Amino acid sequence: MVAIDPRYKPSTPAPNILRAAYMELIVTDLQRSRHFYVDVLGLIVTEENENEIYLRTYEEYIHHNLVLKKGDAPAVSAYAFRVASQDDVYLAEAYFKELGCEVRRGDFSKGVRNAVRVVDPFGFPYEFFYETDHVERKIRDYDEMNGSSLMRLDHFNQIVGDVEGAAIYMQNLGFKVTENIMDDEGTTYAAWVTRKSTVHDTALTGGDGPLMHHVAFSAGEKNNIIHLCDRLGALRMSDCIERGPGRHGVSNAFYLYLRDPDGHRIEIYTSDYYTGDPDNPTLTWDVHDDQRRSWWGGTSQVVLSWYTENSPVLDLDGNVQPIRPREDKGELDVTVGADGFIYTDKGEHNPR
Ligand code: 4SX
Ligand code: FE2
Ligand code: CA
Repeated sequence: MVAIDPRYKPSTPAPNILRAAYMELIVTDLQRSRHFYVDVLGLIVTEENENEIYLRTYEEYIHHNLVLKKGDAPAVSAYAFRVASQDDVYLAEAYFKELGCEVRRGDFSKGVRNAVRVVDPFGFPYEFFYETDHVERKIRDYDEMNGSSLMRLDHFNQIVGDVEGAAIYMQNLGFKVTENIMDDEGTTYAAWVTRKSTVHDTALTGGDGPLMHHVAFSAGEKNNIIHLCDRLGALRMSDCIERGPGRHGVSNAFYLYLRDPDGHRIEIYTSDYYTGDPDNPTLTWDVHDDQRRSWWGGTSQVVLSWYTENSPVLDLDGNVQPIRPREDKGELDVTVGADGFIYTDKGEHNPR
């Protein structure tokens, strides 16, 4: 593999990235995944054939927010970002070429044209696109919603060995760091970076990578997430709930993590906050603050699988990316067990 310096700032201007727009997941049994995403989670089918299903949320007007593709082993083949114009797609192409990354232009999915796919400096298959079919925005079709329906794609989360380097690379690309988790020695354990005016379009989580941690969809409000838990219970599917429901420390959002039939992690997320001003402050959490990932503690604490089980990502030929080990300490090295099993901070957050 060619070593690429992720901290290098290309002289090519960064493309104007609007938002995280869709993820492409490889699933092993398309009909089993269709049941999970369409019948249970209530995503809308834009288009489908025997090999692929294109899904979207109720607020969306572009062709899709999730592609399920049939394959031999679970993996992720694209993290796709929408850019502001077709010229920005060409800027992305030049920008990643200058970084030394592999770059391809083409039509990679239905409903999206003239896109660019790259293998980014951390090994992730990133796509940048502008041209896409407009489809019906079903935001007012309450008669078709199920009480826990998903409104938007909110963000991605990716595992990288070098969070600091990845945050610099993403800032060069025009992202702002809204929150991060650090220690007194300056190690960064995770960082949340954004282009749209919320807490993140993607999160950089420290660990052996590249791996996909999760893709998050927004619900309208927290009652929709609680209803989804009730629904999963009634469907006798409670074992697909991995973590939550709860309140994040980082982002202040209300959340639930599910595992799909292939083990891909899906987050349902709602009610984070506005970050759109240029001087929006970065909030740094101490890695020893046990409320950073679970504001309530108790039964919403992080479970070990949430840190250790992730999905492989593919290169542009469909091969699994090799894993590069994390060099810095990880959160599991400095906290006990997973999280919240013990309070490890210096007392400032925990008067008892
Ligand atoms: O676990 S954290 O509370 O740090 C967290 C995880 C915050 C926001 C997220 O979207 C997330 O996945
Ligand atoms: Fe998330
Ligand atoms: Ca404490």
